[in-house]
Amino acid sequence: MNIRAVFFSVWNTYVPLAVATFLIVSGVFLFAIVRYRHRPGRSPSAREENNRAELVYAAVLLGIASFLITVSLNANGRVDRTSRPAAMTVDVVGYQWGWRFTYPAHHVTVAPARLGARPVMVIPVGTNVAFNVTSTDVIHSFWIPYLRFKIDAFPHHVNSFVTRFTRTGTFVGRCAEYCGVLHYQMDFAVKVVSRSSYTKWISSHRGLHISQATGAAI
Ligand SMILES: [Cu+2]
Repeated sequence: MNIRAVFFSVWNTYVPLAVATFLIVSGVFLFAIVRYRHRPGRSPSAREENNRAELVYAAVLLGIASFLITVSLNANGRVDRTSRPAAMTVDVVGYQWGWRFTYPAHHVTVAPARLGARPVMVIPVGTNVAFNVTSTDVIHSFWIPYLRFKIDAFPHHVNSFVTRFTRTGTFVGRCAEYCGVLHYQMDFAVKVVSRSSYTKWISSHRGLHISQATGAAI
């Protein structure tokens, strides 16, 4: 399942509605300011409410909100249903302040050697990868902006999702939940490589704890 494509379509649904709402509200606002501005001999309206108009816009708002909730839940459901089974697993652990990535099948762990170093998660292209995300302390959020996707990392709980990267490249990852003063030091990188490069990389690092001092340049 291409998470990026699914959530891009959600984004494409939200944005026109947001733009239309902004234009309608500003338009009505400007119209009221210009049309009903103070003029000599004009007194303010004494009307306090207009139940019919208020009911209509409450109903419209409810309609739009229900539509957007349905679209979002559908996208989540589609991603959850169709992306399994995964060909490989990465265990993701967030902590104050960094991320640790473990490839359980190969006993490989990638972690930053020091605060602010950017650990690089290596992923094969076109492969369904299951991510099991958790935290050792407070709530973090595992965010890969390129995927238009993030998922919370809770202590004592594992959140899972499966996705596939459809092209090679290096993508930035961040923590998207404020988790303390050095929250901004939690960047990581996802390096998507060909399947053969991945196989070479993982087999040459089998059983290793890779402590990264620098990380990939993005
Ligand atoms: Cu965090």
